[in-house]
Amino acid sequence: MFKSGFVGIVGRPNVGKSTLLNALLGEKIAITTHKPQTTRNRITGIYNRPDGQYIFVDTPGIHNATTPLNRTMVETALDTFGSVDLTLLVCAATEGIHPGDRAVIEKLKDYDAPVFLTINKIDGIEKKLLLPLIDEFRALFSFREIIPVSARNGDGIEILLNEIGEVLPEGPRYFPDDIVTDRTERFIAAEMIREKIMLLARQEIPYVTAVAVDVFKEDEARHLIRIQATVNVEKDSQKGILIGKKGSMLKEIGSQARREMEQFFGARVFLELFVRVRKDWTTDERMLREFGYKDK
Ligand SMILES: Nc1nc2c(ncn2[C@@H]2O[C@H](COP(=O)(O)OP(=O)(O)OP(=O)(O)O)[C@@H](O)[C@H]2O)c(=O)[nH]1
Ligand SMILES: [Mg+2]
Repeated sequence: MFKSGFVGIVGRPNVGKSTLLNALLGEKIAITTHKPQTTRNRITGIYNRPDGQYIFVDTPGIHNATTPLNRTMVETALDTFGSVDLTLLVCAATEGIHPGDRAVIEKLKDYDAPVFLTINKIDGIEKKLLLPLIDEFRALFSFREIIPVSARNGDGIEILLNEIGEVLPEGPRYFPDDIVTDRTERFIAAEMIREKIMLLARQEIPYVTAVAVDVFKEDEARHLIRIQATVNVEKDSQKGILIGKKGSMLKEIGSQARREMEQFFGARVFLELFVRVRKDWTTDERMLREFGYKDK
């Protein structure tokens, strides 16, 4: 019997949803950082095994959003609730039950799909704290399963995959078995740049940059990919911070992103970054759409 279906990965920001997606796939396709609100889009990751195809959908962290960019992110996450066969609610053992977890649980009550509570980051707590935490969560919602994992070191991932197989319906192979995501190489390259910006740049920069890959050209004979990307910020002052003294910040972002791209694409990469001011893009509906954050 072939099992297949869509599995939403949801939860508040920073609990390790994207790290979990990568762990489930055994490959890094989603960016992850220690800062909340790293993921801004729905990212589909396709997991194949002889007896099934599980389609994971990573989502932005659900939070009390006040700005237009953040509101579209939360909408993107909430939109998956009604369109999946199974939901993995991810929480972080290291932080116990957080008010943000309770808020997501309340929203899940409006939907019928079964929910697995995936208690992540168990590498970060004392073992004896796990059972009481499970009991506390169990009192909040009738989870189909409660599965402790560490997305960082892989503990529990195999168990989680097997339990998913138990719950998903019999179904077709939705995607060819040689693709790992529905996202384009351009998207992944742009995200790699954004990850390095989030990790390296200071102040508000991580939250006001959008990256667009303008050129992605493969020179197969020379095993070389030429990539040109624009990093958009909201104000002139932010452009200065992002570029850094004598260009040092942008250069470091570029070289770290390039190294990661070379590994991922298995080719040499020639990367050029440009910085552009798009005034107040995070609050402009049209620009949110243009940068791929809003589809409605
Ligand atoms: N100790 C520990 N840290 C983890 C684990 N999984 C993820 N993290 C860390 O938690 C932080 C957030 O991880 P992400 O995967 O980006 O979290 P997210 O839920 O996707 O966050 P948003 O996209 O912002 O909603 C990163 O610093 C990860 O390295 C884990 O199993 N153990
Ligand atoms: Mg994420």
